[in-house]
Amino acid sequence: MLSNLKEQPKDKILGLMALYREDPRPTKIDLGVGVYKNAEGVTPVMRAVKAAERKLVEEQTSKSYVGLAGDPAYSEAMCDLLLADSVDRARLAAVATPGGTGAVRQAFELVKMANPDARVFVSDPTWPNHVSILGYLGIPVVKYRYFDTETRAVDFEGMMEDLADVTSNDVVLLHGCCHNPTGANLNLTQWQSVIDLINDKGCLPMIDIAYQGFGDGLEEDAAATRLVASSVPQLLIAASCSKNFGIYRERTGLLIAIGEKAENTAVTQGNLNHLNRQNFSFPPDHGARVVTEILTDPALKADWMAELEEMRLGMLGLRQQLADELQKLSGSDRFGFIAQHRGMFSQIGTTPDKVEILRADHAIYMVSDSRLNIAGLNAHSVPVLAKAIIDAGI
Ligand code: PLP
Ligand code: TYF
Repeated sequence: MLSNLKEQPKDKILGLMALYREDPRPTKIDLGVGVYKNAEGVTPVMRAVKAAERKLVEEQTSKSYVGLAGDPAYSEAMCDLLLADSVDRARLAAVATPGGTGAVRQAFELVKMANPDARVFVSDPTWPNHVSILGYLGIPVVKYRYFDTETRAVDFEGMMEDLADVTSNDVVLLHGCCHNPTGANLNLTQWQSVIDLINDKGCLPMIDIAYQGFGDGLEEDAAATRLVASSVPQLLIAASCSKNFGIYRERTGLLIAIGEKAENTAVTQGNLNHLNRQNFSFPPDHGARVVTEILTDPALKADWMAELEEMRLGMLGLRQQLADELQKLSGSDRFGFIAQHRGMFSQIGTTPDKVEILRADHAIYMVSDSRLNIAGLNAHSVPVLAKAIIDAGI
């Protein structure tokens, strides 16, 4: 039977990781997969995470099962971080999931259970896993214009034109902050227009937020999610702790479903628990417990916030340095968008063959759609990248 299996399409981002590993050139630069790296190229275990893990080793008395939804204290701490007081918690159901990807997957499954006819509108481009998971679940995908490849900013007019086709049967998927892969984001006025459209159409909004604290700050990056939560009757949120806590491999995420009326919350919660049970029973606990320890201990939280802020400012500094360097070499402002983008990524807007020239001739690895991971740079590699970009005729 297994011989019937067909080869599956590879993930181009993960494929790039393997190519990079095999490249013997000592000058190689990895701007591929979205993992934070410090100036030494290391993805560190954050100080507060180490401290929380030490505490768990000393104080945890059992590793017995927790519950289908995970530890309620984790959901509560994460909802405080994401939503603050933007929404009545009685309307909110939540489950811990294996990473943000687990939350995305189960949000889509919940949509399918609630409405088998639903289509999901996704930005063009979006994180490739959105499209592949929707395809796997057989949910129709509709792309809306998002990125203006000329200005490398949001094509807001195009986006709103395309979203005009949304019906009350549909879901609109939005990135809460730090859009992956483009780095271009809506401002709060534009978010308000999207909210008005959502309320006008009666569709279900869904927010994927995987980079809170990587853009303009922890509070600032949550502002759009909070604005939506306070303005719409129903909302799904898929959150990831992989990046902002640096706990990628612990698989720590949260799926939140906000309903119109508190009296429906128990049924929604039951459906979320049911989905966890069908897929894996109990969600991973270690990462979630580390996050809860950090968010509920003022000293640990302050240290986590300080380290996250250092990371964020480091990435912003690299953006500015790269934009300045490119301005110097090109004699134009056409790369100014790099300093305007937020988060780990910028899509610089060139062709796959130019990206391939960067890899083949300069050992610089970025995703073929010309997405680069800013955190893969340091003060020394920025001028190298800038020169390679100009030499490649980008
Ligand atoms: N959503 C987006 C847009 C992402 O970029 C990521 C990537 O890390 C995720 C969700 C989920 O990540 P993870 O499953 O590692 O928590
Ligand atoms: O976009 C990225 O690089 C991150 C990491 O299948 C990632 O979100 C990449 C591919 C993938 C899962 C995570």
